[in-house]
Amino acid sequence: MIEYWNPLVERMPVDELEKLQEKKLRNLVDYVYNHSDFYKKRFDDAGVKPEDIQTLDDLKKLPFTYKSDLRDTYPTGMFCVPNEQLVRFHVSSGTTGKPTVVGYTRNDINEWSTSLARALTSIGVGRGDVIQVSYGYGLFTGGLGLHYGAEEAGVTVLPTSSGNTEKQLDLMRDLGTSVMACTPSYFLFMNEVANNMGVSINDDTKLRVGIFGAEPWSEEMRARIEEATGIKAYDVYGTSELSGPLCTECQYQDGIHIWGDQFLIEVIDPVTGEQLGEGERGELVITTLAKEALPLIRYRIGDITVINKEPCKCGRTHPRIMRVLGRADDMLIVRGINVFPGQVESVLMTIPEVGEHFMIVVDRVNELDTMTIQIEMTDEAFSDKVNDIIALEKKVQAALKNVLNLAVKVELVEQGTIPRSMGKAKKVMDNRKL
Ligand code: DLL
Repeated sequence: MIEYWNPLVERMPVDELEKLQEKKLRNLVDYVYNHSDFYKKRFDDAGVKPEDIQTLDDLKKLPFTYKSDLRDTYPTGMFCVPNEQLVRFHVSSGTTGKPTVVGYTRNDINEWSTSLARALTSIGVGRGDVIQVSYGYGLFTGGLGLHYGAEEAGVTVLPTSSGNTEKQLDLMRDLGTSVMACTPSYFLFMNEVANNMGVSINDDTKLRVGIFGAEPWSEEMRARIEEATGIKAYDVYGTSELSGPLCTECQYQDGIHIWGDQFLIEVIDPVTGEQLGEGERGELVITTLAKEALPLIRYRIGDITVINKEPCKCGRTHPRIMRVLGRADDMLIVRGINVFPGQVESVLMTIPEVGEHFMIVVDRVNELDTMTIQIEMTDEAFSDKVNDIIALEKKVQAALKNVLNLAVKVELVEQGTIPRSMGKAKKVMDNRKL
């Protein structure tokens, strides 16, 4: 039986949902124009007045907002409520430049928890489950986001945060964790540590569901994780600017349901800014319909994906986004060819001898870009015969060439050489000074 958190909303007929979105959009535009000097100026500069926005089709008249706007107005210059109405801040660690600050009213936290309560229900997680939240707690949104969402859904939360992996595994067994929430990279590491402790996640724990995201991962990686640990692995998506982790796939594992009463999604051509049609791959742009403290209008997240509006087998009518390839700026350009690290992962994970950990190293030698993929072999495939190693290197090289159309160097490295991650993994080392 398919369960819903709020069937009236989740199964709302599409025309009703669109009417609701239109109404919310009109209110939103009015709200930001009158509550934020930033938006008033942005709209005035673009020559748009709130009354110009009546239908969903008018959305494209609105100017975009960017991560740089959040940085330029650091810390709270884009907020639409005075600070005393905030109940929480989260801060994203800017790897370059200033961090970005997101503020939440009580209602923003409630909406965020509702998104996740719906998502958890859609993957069959609810009362009676124990969720181990091993996303980082603190300024990062992963830990507290899932924590509140799970409590809302009546799930028992084990707030381990990330790190201290052996203890995590002890608690998993002692307290009967049935759901694990962490990055896919951390789960791989956890499984490795479990194996070293002589613990089988499949046989010795009650774990049955994983909620993995915060970084790109591939269908092929999902297959490996499910096969190795016997759990169902679901994709969860969100960004700190939109609140944090928000939406997941449903039990059919066919795209992430984005709650249409809370968000409007578009996919655009990253260069021209033109809206693309359903099914076309481009940059995700999101407008928040229910946020009070920091609503975002046509926010250029930068993630590359495809929108799917087909009705889902689960009966939910809200649009889906298909696997997120990463941000446009995660894309490497090597000798003029575009490569997403996720594509490399997809290829590697189809080769049984290749383990789950890899690193892409890009260099520039004599004005020429080179790409080297460092990989670890699986235990079963491990060999000290030079011929076997050379054969595997060639096999991987050919598979990558076939998909990427790029000649790469493959380097087999010893088990444990590639750094393991307890949060978002770093899978690329770009040594070029671009
Ligand atoms: O990573 C929020 C989050 C926490 C999502 C826990 C899921 C689980 P940020 O640190 O702001 O927020 O990073 C957001 O991470 O724009 C994507 O590029 C990437 N990302 C997040 N989820 C996925 C996913 C959190 N499922 C950025 N697949 C986003 C691919 C993802 N990329």
